[in-house]
Amino acid sequence: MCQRMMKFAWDNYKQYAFGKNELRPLTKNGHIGNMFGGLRGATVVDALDTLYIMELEEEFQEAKKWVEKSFDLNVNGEASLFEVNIRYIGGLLAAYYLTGEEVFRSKALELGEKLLPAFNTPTGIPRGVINLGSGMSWSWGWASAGSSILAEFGTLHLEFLHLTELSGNPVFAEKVMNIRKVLNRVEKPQGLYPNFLSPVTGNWVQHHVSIGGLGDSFYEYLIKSWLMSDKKDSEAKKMYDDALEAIEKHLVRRSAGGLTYIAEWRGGILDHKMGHLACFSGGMIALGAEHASEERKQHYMDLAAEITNTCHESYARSDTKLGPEAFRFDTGTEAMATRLSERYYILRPEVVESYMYMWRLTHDLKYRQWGWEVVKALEKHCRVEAGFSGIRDVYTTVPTHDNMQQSFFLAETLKYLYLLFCEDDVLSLDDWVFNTEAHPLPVNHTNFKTKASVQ
Ligand code: DMJ
Repeated sequence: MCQRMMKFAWDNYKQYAFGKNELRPLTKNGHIGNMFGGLRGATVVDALDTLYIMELEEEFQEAKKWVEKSFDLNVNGEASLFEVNIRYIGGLLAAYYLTGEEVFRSKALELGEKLLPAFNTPTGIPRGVINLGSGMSWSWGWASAGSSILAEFGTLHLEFLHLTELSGNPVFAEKVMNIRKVLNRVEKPQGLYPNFLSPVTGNWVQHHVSIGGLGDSFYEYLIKSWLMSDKKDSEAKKMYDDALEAIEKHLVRRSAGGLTYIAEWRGGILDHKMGHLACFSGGMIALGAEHASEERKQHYMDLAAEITNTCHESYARSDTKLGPEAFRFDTGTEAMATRLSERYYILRPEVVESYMYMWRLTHDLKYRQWGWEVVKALEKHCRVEAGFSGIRDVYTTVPTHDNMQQSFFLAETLKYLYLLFCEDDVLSLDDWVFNTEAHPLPVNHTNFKTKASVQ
């Protein structure tokens, strides 16, 4: 089923938007947007490994051919360092490791080089935006006082270590190890990591802490750095353990109705809200639980299950059985959006991502049942004539579509659903870590071989 959904999403993208960044499935055309600095084909690169894993051979060849013939890196425009890294570099690296095809390796390295000028700051903390042509970089206009964002500069580690491994050039690893050094040096309020840091002074700019947007994948990359190093990077593990302990103490709360959630923290005051993005944390905590101390193992597995259950409730309490962008636990509300502006669903993966990890780590059948509910809801409410679309309000069964098939729907949502229903040895968690866009990167058991070269 997930394979059929993937083929449908891909075929329509190919027919109406091939080479553009995303498909607009209602108007049947392509969308370019301004996140990728003039790069094109975000959906192609994001979809490569999913097509390959699902054995959609013909479609994978179409995508590969586009990368070989039409993927132009000589572009000039403002790109998000984070998005280019997680989608393009992550996608190319995974495609390389799965297939051994040189074109993916060389494009990943070429693109990686283009990101390096963003690190030319007094602290080495990169700025969020870079012109891929000129190398000029700056901070997001909306980020307070020229700051860099934790989830952005903290979500480079996995990919950059692989760039060094594949090129023999230490510069990529040096850049991300320096980020870690700055983070270790700066004082953490109550052991927490705020979301905004100055790339000039290396100090926090304001005290907003979140395991959802702006913070999320920083935490994910700590535990995954440790796993990817074959459990040798003990510094990353310690940072993860300490951060999780602080998060649990200061942010994790239980609602009157018994739902465990992770609130946001603004200078000590809690905002009792959980974003859809924060729902990846059930999977992350489960992944880490296995490797926690004996007395914490079960505790963290329980916490992961409770958070995943809360995220499932946010889906179950909507009319479409899809979850809102953010849900709250205040004024008598539990796990539902209270603001009109938070009722949308843009095909995000985080909830099924947690189902996939919880399934693999517990084999409790309810996670497959919950995943199946999502498949049915996607088919019913998001499938349109020419692809899949996000919806503007999950609380009405005659939803309005947003006319966008996000590239992460093919990279993540459909991949995690597929993995939820197949055997554990398909991309085994012992051998692969998924980057934050669900692109699998190999664990460094001895050194990073491609799957193709091992066979
Ligand atoms: C994806 O691009 C990644 O999962 C990222 O870490 C967060 N946002 C989207 C999907 O929601």
